[in-house]
Amino acid sequence: MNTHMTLKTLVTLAAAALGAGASALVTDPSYETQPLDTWGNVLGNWIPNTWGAEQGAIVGAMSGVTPAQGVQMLKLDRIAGVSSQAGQVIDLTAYSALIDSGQAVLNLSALFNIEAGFAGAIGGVGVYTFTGPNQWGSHTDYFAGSVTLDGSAPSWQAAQASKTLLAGTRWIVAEVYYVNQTVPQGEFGFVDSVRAEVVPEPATLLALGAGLAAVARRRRLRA
Ligand SMILES: [Ca+2]
Ligand SMILES: [Ca+2]
Repeated sequence: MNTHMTLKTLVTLAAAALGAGASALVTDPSYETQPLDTWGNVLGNWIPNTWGAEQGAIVGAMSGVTPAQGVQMLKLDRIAGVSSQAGQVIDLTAYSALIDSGQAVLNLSALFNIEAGFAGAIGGVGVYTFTGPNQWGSHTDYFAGSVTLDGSAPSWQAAQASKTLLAGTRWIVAEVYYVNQTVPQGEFGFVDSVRAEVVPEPATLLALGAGLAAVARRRRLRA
């Protein structure tokens, strides 16, 4: 095998893998630039890259809570039902090759906070996966992670979810939520600094690194 071509191929693969990890997928991740749309509109009409909430608002500092990042944050109201959700539709077709190799991990995280004294409120992030656009109601996978909040207004706490994407995944809905029964009646919780990324599984990076090291070693021996 031609060593130069092997190295070039490995470098290309490594660059693609690292590039995937470097890309943040959430638009307006800290609620600073967009108006808030509705959950029903964003999912029903499959509008990408736009925050939609069941019931809430984008607000500045309030109730003793200061945004974790920038000057605004998302407020999710306690409503009827299990959870009060907001979400964003995200296109992953640029990652098709990595996803279909079965080695693409989707990481989603966000920061949560609530007014002082309301310890025990539960916030979380969730990922719905789809094989194409406009498939709300028929997701192929769902994974989530939550955090139980303390009673301190200055502290923001992270929730995160992470899982290898099923081959064939092309779209996701990135969700942030509060468990309604854990939020006092008439109250609300805050969200800021949402991050979603597709990264290669660590094993993939290790294999690429080992390949590069082997090629470099061969080149040194021939020099
Ligand atoms: Ca913000
Ligand atoms: Ca707190």
